[in-house]
Amino acid sequence: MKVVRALSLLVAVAAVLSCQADVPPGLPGNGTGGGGPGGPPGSGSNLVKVGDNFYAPTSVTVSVGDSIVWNWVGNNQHSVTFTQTNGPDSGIQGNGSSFKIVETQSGVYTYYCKVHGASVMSGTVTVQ
Ligand SMILES: [Cu+2]
Repeated sequence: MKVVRALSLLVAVAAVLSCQADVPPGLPGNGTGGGGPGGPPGSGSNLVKVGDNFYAPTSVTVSVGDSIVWNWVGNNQHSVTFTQTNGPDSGIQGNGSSFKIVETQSGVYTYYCKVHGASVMSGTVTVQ
């Protein structure tokens, strides 16, 4: 019966510990009360640079619902063209442009630059 006693003691200790954050009404707060801080917003947006002639980073991993934004930073024109049927296509754009998509389906997607070809400029988006 020693074991059972030890267990019930543990339960009692756990119960006391779990109540420590509670402050009875009328007493000053103990610093642990109150709602936790709102968590940081989801990673949300992922940035990819479109340079001459590269994407940086070349692969990104995001969650469903996340957005990805490509920013054109090079001097030459490029596109972000997905290889999947009816996939997103930024069209050919130049410095200062940006292109944003929101990922709605998990999968692995590849894209390339229509100007320079997949062997020169290609990237991957993994949606989890
Ligand atoms: Cu290009």
